[in-house]
Amino acid sequence: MNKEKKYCIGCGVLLQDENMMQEGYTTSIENDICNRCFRMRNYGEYQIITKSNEEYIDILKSVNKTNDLVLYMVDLLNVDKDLNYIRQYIKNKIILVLNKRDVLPKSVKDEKIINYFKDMDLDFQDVIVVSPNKNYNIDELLLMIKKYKTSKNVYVVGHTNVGKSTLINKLMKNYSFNNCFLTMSPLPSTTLNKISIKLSDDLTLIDTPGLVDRGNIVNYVDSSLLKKINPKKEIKPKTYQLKKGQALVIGGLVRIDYLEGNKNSFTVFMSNDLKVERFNMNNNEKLKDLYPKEFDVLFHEDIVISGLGFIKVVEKAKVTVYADKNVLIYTRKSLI
Ligand SMILES: Nc1nc2c(ncn2[C@@H]2O[C@H](COP(=O)(O)OP(=O)(O)OP(=O)(O)O)[C@@H](O)[C@H]2O)c(=O)[nH]1
Ligand SMILES: [Mg+2]
Repeated sequence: MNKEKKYCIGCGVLLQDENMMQEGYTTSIENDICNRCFRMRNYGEYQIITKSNEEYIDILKSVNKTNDLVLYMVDLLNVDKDLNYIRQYIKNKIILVLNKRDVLPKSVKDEKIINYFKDMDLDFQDVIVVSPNKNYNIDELLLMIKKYKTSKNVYVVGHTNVGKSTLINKLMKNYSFNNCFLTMSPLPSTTLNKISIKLSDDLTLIDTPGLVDRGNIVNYVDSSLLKKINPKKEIKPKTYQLKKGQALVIGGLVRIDYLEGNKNSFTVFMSNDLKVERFNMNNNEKLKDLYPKEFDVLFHEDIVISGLGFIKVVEKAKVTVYADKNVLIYTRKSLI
């Protein structure tokens, strides 16, 4: 008899009860979720799956074949170097959704954040800051969706771990009687396939797996460190007045040597759980075995360490940043 195809309601993978070692395994095809989702939800046991980005790009291309509105989601602590890259794949209308507002200091005004992105010359319809975890601006987002949507379907896209599934779960919880069981986790590549969720007769949200961000530090640290790296609470920025010749080591993961410049202020916007140490750079060899990259930081720029956060530097500075070789590090105009 031909078995009917059934997909996991947590991650979208095709369910199968034949091979325990393969994706989508469940003890009985009667179940609605795969074993991996079951273990993540019930025991917090996370299993890393690395997806190829080709599959993700195929999904984006399929979005491009539609006329549907797209929510392009970005983690505010981990903003991509080039947000317009998404335009290579999709021409749809896009709302830029800046997520995890709750981790940036409350003292910073939303307007300031929004204007920062509006000044970037981005090819998007609109920009909004949200936090589904704190139920922040979710009503406003729904209004924006209604304003711009071009059909019943709205796609949610963005890198892994930015909070796409969390947002859809929250929208469903707030505005729908239909159930929604998307799996969420602190690890990348939780969602594995497109999943359509009907919010109402005229709005269906479509969750997608995220593009794997190879430059993100989460790919190069022990999974026990992930909780420390991902801030749960509002960040308390830590400011250090540095003279040239001084260095900072953050969370045992990154080292910054201040090579040249005047007395300067370095403010670390990263998880409060990461310890910051300051010392004379010539008296301490800590993390010097990591890969060094030199940067000329301009007046009022951030040094972004992908996946970790950023360091706001006030004056011009020449620095060497030591980190895992694969981690993307870049400078940009100060966000805050
Ligand atoms: N601080 C904070 N964390 C959030 C927020 N929304 C989501 N997260 C966290 O971000 C992590 C990833 O959430 P997911 O919803 O699984 O992210 P995703 O984009 O669906 O990830 P993939 O399915 O892997 O592409 C989880 O640890 C969430 O708790 C938020 O508003 N604030
Ligand atoms: Mg997801």
